[in-house]
Amino acid sequence: NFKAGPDQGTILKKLSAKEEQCFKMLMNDALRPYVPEYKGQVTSDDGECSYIQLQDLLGDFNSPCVMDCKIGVRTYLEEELAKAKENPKLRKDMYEKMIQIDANAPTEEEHRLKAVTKPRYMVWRETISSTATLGFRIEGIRKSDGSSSKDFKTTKTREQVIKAFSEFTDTCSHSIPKYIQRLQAIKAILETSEFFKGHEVIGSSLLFVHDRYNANVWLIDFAKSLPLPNDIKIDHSSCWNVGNHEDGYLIGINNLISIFVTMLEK
Ligand code: 4IP
Ligand code: ADP
Ligand code: MN
Repeated sequence: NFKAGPDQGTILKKLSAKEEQCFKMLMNDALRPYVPEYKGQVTSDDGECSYIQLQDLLGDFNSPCVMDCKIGVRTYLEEELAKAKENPKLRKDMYEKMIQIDANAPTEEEHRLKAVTKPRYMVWRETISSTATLGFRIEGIRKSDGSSSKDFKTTKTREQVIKAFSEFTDTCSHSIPKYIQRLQAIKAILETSEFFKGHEVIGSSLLFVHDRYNANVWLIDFAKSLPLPNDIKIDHSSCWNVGNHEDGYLIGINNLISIFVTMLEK
């Protein structure tokens, strides 16, 4: 998915014009120290593919442990919902992913069609994981030995999350207070950020990285962060209803802080 960039300490991500717009704005925003540095566009030698060049967040670590948590109570765009209502595209791949986890999840009709719509799949994923209740979910964890797991699709309760976080921080308990400090700093900056004020932040992640000595957290993945319509303001913590554009981002941040604080007290 990601390639090493042409410059030392950088990576290349497939260009999405919308995500690039976000990074351009973020380079002049209060959030700049909390996102990877954006270093411009790069085109492959054959001119076929375009990329954005980003700071490699693992660059300053030795054998790091990495965790990706997707933030927010909603993981699909309102426009995807509107499209699905107008012209319900049936997704066989999403039906397959669904029955892999729970053969009883699809309705009788979905079983007959052997397909589900994207919002149906995304909402189901939100409710079997901690997204719907805690405002974030674990997407994947990579340990220092290079082994990795994406087996967190049904990690849902606070207790299950604490167990996974405990295994993640395992031999590096120094990282817990560092993660709390950084999350609190992120929360404070979000209150001042013009970018955050003006965008719904969907499908974005926090990347947690630590090694024996250091620990840090950054905001990544703005491919589905969209500028809010002119007449709409959100507070990032109210309930989402169709059309209000709320994302629940701060619900996730607050629960993450509270969970790491609980772990510190244990
Ligand atoms: C995936 O589901 C993720 O939600 C992807 O989000 C999403 O891509 C995929 O939608 C969806 O199938 P699983 O994680 O359960 O496999 P992300 O890229 O943030 O991981 P989008 O395009 O919504 O970002 P499709 O439509 O790309 O398949
Ligand atoms: P996608 O849109 O394909 O989901 P992301 O931006 O979420 O892509 O990145 C996917 C994974 O790549 C992350 O979980 C993380 O492990 C890694 N990654 C993303 N950005 C960086 C970065 N700047 N430095 C290091 N690793 C990164
Ligand atoms: Mn992603």
